Amino acid sequence: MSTYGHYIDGEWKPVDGEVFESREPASGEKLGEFSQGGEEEVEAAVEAADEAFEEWRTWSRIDRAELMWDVYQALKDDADSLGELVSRECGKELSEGRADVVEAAHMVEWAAGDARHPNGEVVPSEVAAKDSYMRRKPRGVVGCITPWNFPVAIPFWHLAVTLVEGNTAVWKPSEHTPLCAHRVTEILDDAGFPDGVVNLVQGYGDAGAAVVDSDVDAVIFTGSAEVGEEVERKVASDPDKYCTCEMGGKNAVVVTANADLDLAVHSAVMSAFKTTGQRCVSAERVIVNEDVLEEFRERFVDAARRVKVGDPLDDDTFMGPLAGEFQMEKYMEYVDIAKDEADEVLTDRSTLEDPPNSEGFWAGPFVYEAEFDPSLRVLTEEVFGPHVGVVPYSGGVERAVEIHDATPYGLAGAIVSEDYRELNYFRDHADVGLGYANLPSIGAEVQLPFGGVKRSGSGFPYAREVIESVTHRTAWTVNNSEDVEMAQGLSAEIHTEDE
Ligand code: UN1
Repeated sequence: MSTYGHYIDGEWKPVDGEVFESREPASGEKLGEFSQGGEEEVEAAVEAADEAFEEWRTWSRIDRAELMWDVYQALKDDADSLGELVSRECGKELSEGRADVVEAAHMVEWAAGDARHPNGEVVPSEVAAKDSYMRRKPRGVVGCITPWNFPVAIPFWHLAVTLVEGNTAVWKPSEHTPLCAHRVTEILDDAGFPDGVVNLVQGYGDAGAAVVDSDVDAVIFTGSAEVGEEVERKVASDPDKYCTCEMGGKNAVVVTANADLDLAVHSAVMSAFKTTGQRCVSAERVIVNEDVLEEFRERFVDAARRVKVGDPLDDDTFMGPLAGEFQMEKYMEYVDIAKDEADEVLTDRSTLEDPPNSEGFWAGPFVYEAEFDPSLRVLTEEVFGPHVGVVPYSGGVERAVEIHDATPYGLAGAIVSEDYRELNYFRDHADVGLGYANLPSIGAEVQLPFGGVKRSGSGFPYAREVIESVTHRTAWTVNNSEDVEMAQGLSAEIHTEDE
């Protein structure tokens, strides 16, 4: 059995002390043992990153990006094998495991390509002799805390732009996907980043908390709202730190009376069940107009009963297992809550009759129907699993959007309608950071902003927007005259006592 250590200051550390293990959620097969880091390792990593920063920041962006191109090539070359590892370690079916790696490659491509693009602005001055610029400075050491559901892509949302912009990084990946994190770090190591530029500390939430509490200059967090809000609270009380958090959602697909029902069913199935409902953009509500309710419900429930839950490594699997016991417990808790709160359970595959493997964390779609009531936990709290409520509405799209917005979250949402006025109303009024028309609520590309409103987050840890998280804008003004002339008509004369 292989054991894996942290990567600090350009070195793989020997495994000693506490370890934790990673197992395949589909089979229980053990993938490895990993050093369990805490404050001490985080401190060493931050110190290494801090030291490395002074030199790394002096490299040109283009030279820094050259290393990223090697990472890009490695991700492309390894897409199949690394994708398969993603499928093994987090249970996503093969096309999803591979897409995770492809998304990572796209983010690296974006960051490396951006290095040759302008990254500041020339700004006019009231004073002809002045030249003003908006320039960017790296913040310093960036702490990156990433989740298990996109164990390769999300680390690169955090790391790619961060490193190209001249920051160094301390990365604490999820304890549920440490082997993917190890492989990603091997790729970074092979690319030849100077020692200390990127550091990996494996471990649990206490290691993540240690990153937030350490001397990092910025934190990027992707994960649950509970933890993200804690990160935000801590950082708010520390004026030296900056944070960007991307959290969950209680996303919905709206199906209006003018929907093409083929599209509606397809979008709802993809939104609710792809990735076993474990995307932060997955939909857990389908808000359906009463005029089409009966037909939609019949077709959607039929699909939910038939989608194939299977081994993530089988080509014809639609949904793999849940990611682990922690996910199973939460999903089952909300199955019980829904049984209590909903008007009707439409299909319940929470216990599979014939699971693909007796060891895994298997669950299929759970679909209920509930009249809209904003006090229902099941309609407002995030489950993060294949658990979805059909919520009927009557009236126009305005009512659908009212229901849509009645949650504390606002990440992703979709509307299915053939009426452009309805699409536009949803686009302009729904509380979302990512909106989709006649599509599922999942599947954003890296060149788009990614993030939400309300409890779903602060900041957009994606491509162009990460630049804001990891750089300071500075206003730099140069005087080209021998005289000092001020803007706003401010006098530059220095009056003296003896005038
Ligand atoms: C997530 O669910 O945590 O938009 C990220 C998507 C993917 C990213 C999902 N590109 O579905």
